[in-house]
Amino acid sequence: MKKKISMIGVPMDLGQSRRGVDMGPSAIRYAGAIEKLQELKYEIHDLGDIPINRPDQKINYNDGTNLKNLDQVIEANDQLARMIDEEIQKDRFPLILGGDHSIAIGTLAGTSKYYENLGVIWYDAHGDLNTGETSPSGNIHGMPLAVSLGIGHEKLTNIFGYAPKVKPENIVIVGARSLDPGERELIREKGIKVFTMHEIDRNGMAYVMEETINYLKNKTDGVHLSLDLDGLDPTEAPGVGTPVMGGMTYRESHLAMEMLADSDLLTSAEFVEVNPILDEKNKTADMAVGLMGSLFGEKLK
Ligand code: NNH
Ligand code: MN
Ligand code: MN
Ligand code: MN
Repeated sequence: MKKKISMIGVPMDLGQSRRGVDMGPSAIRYAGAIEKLQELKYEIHDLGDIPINRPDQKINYNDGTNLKNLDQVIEANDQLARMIDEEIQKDRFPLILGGDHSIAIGTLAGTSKYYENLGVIWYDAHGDLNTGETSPSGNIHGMPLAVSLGIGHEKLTNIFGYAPKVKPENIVIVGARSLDPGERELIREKGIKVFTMHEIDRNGMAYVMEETINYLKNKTDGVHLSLDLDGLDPTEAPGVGTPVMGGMTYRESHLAMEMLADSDLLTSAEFVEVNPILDEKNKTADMAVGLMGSLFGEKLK
């Protein structure tokens, strides 16, 4: 892992309908993210939070679509992609703090430019593979992985001027347990690798991460971790907007992060969907920082 990290907060809540997730970056910083990484001897460049343009009304529909706050989501992601681009040019590891998961559109737009075959590990209860047509909600946070595959509204898929950002064979979804019908179809059609909770229960997290790492190791030239805190069980990470029972535990998730640290494959990461308003005493932000520690090699020090 690179020794210099660029931290970027994205106080975004416009990709879904519950307020509070815009405070995610503050909560994660408050939980000690910078201190934790400094303890592990990383040089942290905190770029602060991206300014998010708040619409006057709570929900805006642009372009005659059912996509909520489309223009605002595009604007924020465009900015994020540009910033990440600059940081990669300085040879730093981008670490993004969300914000709702729609920000992964910008993260992947900014990072993928540098990799012919960027691998993506999508640690999430959901697939985030919806389009405007298949989405049950119109929430763009349920679409970023599809968008990054070049599927969805053109203004989203073309953020940062190119598409697609990732190839289906370079994606692994870990922890899925809530997939909409259109997402299941896309997974089948594109042959996307998915480890649902079934595989984790049956074979254990060590097996699932070993398979994930082996699957990506030889065919990718960089790997991004997109960690949605709702991938964890809501009893342990309650501060999320769309909790789904039966999730990955604290211990399984730490093991997963440690195995990723050992693999030395990661080139960028993001922690998203922390909603301090729905949380219990910042437990979910604390969880994010704990996982960050393991991801950046705490056990090896
Ligand atoms: N699949 C649902 C939707 O598209 C829920 C998505 N919610 C998430 N995704 N938190 O990670 O609206
Ligand atoms: Mn998600
Ligand atoms: Mn690329
Ligand atoms: Mn999710």
